[in-house]
Amino acid sequence: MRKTKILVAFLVLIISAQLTAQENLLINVYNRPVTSLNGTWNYIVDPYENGFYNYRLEPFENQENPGNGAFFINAKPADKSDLVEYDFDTSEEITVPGDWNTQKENLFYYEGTVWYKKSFNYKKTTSENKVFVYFEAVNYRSDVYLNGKKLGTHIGGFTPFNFEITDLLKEEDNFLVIKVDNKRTKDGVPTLNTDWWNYGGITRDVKLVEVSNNFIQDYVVQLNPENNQQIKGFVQLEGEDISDKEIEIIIPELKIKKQLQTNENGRAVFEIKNTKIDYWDTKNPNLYEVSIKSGTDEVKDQVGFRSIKTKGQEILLNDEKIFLKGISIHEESPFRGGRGYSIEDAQQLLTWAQELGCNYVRLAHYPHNEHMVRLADKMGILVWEENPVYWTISWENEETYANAKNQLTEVINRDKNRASVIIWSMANETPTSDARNTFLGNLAKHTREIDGTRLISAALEQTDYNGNPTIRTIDDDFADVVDILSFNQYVGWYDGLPEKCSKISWKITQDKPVLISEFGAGAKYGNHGDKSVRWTEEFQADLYTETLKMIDGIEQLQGFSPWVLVDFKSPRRVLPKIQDGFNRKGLISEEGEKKAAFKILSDYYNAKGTSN
Ligand code: GCB
Repeated sequence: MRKTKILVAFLVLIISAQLTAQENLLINVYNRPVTSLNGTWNYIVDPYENGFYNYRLEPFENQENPGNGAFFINAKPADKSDLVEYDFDTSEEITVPGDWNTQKENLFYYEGTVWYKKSFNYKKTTSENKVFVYFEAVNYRSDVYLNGKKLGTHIGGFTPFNFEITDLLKEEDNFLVIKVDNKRTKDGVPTLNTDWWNYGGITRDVKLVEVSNNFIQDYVVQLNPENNQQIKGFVQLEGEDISDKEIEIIIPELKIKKQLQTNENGRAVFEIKNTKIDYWDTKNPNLYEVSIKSGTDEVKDQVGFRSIKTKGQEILLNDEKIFLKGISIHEESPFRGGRGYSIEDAQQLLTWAQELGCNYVRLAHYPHNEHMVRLADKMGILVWEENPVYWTISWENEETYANAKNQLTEVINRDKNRASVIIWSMANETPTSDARNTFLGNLAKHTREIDGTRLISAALEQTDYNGNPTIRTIDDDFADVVDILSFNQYVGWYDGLPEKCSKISWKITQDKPVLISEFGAGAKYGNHGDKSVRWTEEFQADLYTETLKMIDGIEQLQGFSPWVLVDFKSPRRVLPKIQDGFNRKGLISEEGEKKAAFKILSDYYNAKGTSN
């Protein structure tokens, strides 16, 4: 009995350790010198998780002597009679980064475990340095092992994580093994049901990061939201000897050279006063080179300084009213299909958004790769980032909450120095209930604690006003929590035909800016006909025309992001000859062809002018 109790306590500890944000998550690995582990890896498909459990279904990693069956051991027969029933080195190869679904025909619909292995040599620059292995994203659960030893587990498919490997690393013949499992689960984030493809695999870059013994682990450099002549933030060191250390922050263009001293926790908080700043905005996305030095460590970043606030029913960028001309985007590669990950993918998607006349994008429904926000910074495009709390997840489950909180924390950590990012979205189309309100309320509270400088929102749902179907309203307790009132609405598509838009009026009772997070209609590129024929470009274009007229009547409307920039893969969309596995609400087909509605929206945005 006692043993069981201890075991349960131990398991709870392990689970909560896995789910809490990693304290040592490195930020701005993007700009650090790294050794890439991208490229060719070997893989083994393991639907029965044969390499993880023994035949009694006990995890090998809990056994003192896991034996040759455990795949993370990367076993080789010791002699010619030895029994080993797998071999990474003669198994097939797969490219990292990249989902397995679009690389391997037989894995297109696969959801389960795949083991990845990469062998490498590594020589540290100096013996005192530390080395981390950094994953930009692996969908969905990863169990990571180096040279046969477990480094840890990460849950969540769209955010970075890292493990220190200094003590396990050898100069030659290291093997890194990852058990990647993309099975959907009811208690997961997201849950079983989504309207996008559950791409599995090591979907973003893998890097080795070498840092000095004491290193810059985290920092914020930003405009003081209370005073737009001040830059403020903090720098956090990590390592064995981090108290009372000198730190220097240099911003050459502003002639700033500021010396700081860390406290006993390795942290230095700072404020730089009376600075004449050329603010970042959508027409002038000015980024300053910032360099932070401590001992032998140095990180560089390109940082824009701007403020973002709401005032009554308006959104203010640098204290000026801005209308958000947006579009929603999924992270799919316009070139290869499948999960997007490269700078070229990001460049194409954001260039299309700019052609449309956008100054804003909604990155749905999960954190996209870092190229997207880095490029948005450079291009002057404002960004909504979203946590994958989608539809109906397990609101009452504490682990589900810890998981959602962790994923949100990881994306905030990664992107908190990006000027383009102005909104953290907690969730999409979640049904109201007390448990859901508590869940989202706690997420919002946590977000404000770790980043009080951005706006909070969530894509909510609309309902009839007092039972009157021609008047629509937002009746949701979470509307009181958000800074920006956002909702998805599909009048004219799921709800009547486009002509219905002219019969609907809106009664928004919250005194907040309104940002419509979705509207749209499906059309197959090249399918033409009368505007009353569903799936034609004309139908979709008409829906846009009618919707734009309807929402122009919402007095506090401060922007919108129609659904969606490009057609994307979804297993829910099975209509032959039309959908063929794609959600067709894109303004652009998966082949890059622009549909008629693209022009309706770009004309509308152009007519709004180039003013903020
Ligand atoms: C929605 C969801 C989005 C779907 C879209 C649709 O409301 O937020 O994920 O893809 O509708 O096409 O139905």
